[in-house]
Amino acid sequence: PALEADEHITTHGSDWYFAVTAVMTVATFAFIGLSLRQPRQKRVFHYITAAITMVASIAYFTMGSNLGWTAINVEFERSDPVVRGQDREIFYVRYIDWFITTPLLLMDLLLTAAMPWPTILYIILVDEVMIVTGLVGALVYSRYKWGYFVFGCAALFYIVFVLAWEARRHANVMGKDVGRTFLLCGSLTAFLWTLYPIAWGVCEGGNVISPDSEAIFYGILDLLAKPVFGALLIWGHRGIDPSRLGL
Ligand code: RET
Repeated sequence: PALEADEHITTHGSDWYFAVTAVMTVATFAFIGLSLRQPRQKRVFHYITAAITMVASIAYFTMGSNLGWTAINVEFERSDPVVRGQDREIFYVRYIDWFITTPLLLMDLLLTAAMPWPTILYIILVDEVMIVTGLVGALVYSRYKWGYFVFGCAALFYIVFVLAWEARRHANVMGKDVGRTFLLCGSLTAFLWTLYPIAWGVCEGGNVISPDSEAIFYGILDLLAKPVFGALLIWGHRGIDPSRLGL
């Protein structure tokens, strides 16, 4: 039993994971429902945002069902033989979710700012580097995991820089309402996204907090970064015709 407990395999996380699943599902239907009140050519942000919460609801359903994880030895370097044997429950399904949804979140923002397509593609590529380095780092046994973490942080730094400078200024040129919507949703994103590496550092990276606490930490971040962000973005677009943004 001691060893099983050491694996931190959660028995109480499911209710919370299913609660987040429910919120993501309701948000998906709400965003689709709101889209129906618009003509098709004005639905692009509804569709992108609904896709984000839809993917998240499937990922959360997976974690609520106690699937999508693998046991990883996170204390490989410890000299204490008891601690050295410790595995941690690592939810790789988070990274499958993020690999799909973080580019969509960036598209929501960068299309709002009417950034050129080559720039959008480039930022998405940097974003994919960030997610994949985070996944590889989470699965690696040794302290080399922190090398991957540093690469991921560098990628995030560049993304935040583009959001805070280039895209913000571009959005302001597109009009006052566009600038205001971008400032709100872009600031929320820049702030929330920098908390993800902190969560990773104390969960997958350093094994400082338990997987049950991890569920709460990432869960609150995901609720703010997806449904709350999405609602604010769609609200911000209420008076903006996508054709003004070249869409
Ligand atoms: C990792 C670890 C490697 C370093 C960095 C990370 C950043 C992850 C981010 C994730 C954002 C996820 C979102 C999900 C949507 O709900 C991969 C944790 C920098 C920024 C917004």
